Amino acid sequence: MKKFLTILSLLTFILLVNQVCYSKTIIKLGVVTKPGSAQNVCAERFKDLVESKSGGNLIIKIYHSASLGTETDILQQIQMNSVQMGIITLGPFDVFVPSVKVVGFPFMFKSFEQVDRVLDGPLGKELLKDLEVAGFKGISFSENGFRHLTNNVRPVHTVEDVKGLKIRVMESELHKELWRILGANPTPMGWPIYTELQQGTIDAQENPLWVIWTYKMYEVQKYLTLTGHVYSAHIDVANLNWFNSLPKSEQKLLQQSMIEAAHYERQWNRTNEAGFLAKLKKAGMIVDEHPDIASFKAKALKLKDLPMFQEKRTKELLEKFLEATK
Ligand code: EAX
Repeated sequence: MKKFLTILSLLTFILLVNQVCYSKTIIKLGVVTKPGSAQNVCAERFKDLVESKSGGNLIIKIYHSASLGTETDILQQIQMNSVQMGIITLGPFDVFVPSVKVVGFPFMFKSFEQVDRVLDGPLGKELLKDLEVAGFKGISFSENGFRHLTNNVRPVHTVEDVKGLKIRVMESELHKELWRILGANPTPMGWPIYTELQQGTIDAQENPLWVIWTYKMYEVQKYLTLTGHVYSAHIDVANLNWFNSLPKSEQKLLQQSMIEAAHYERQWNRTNEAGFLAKLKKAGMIVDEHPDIASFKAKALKLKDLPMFQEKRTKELLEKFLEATK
């Protein structure tokens, strides 16, 4: 009898362990960038928070370094639910959901304080809601940062100097039109782009300082101009149907953890910006810290008249964002 009981309790134990294992949910999360990048800082923080708060029942598996393709590719995989979540630069979203491009409207945000106030407020929420038509659950905004121009042809001080530069832009409607209107010759491409810069198929690119440092752009780009032309957010998303199918408690846990990770990562970017600039100078980049922004603005603001900003929802949302960032 004793033996029988021991075997019985052993079986029960095995069954229990099995159940615990089966109730583990593995969540695939995609970022295009490599470790040390802003998206990865956010993703790793999110993973730590979720796994510790869920007692290991939710497992976040991070796919990074373009292992899933470009950011556009990752967004498509999230739509198909072969990947459940992503931390993706806002730029490429505008092909899926036109109205999101308003966040990247040039020279709109004046400071990080303003960014936080607007994106963490009702307007940010409204915009995240717009993503649902494309099957995305918009959870929060983390950040890439303010974007700056680099090139290998000449120092750029005024917008006239941009003329004819072959510039790589994100796979984004807004970014392509912006650089066309500024006088450059834009080519949309996914990330990364080091080889194209090295081989000279493109002369220029634009990105926040951490990117220019982390991806060693200083090896293949001589000139840096602190244009700060676009505030580049990431949108932290999930597949909408998958997210809604989770128990409410898990939805809440994922949501709160992502918001916390996003805030942590925004601070990371802001704290390190000055350090990245110093390193880029040390690495030999020729930096124009005070370009003629007015000349850039004068052309960039004409974007507003283009057809893409006449679309009803986009137009309405842009008005609200412009008002909130005056
Ligand atoms: O996040 O494609 C881009 O220019 C992005 O800013 C880049 O992936 C870094």
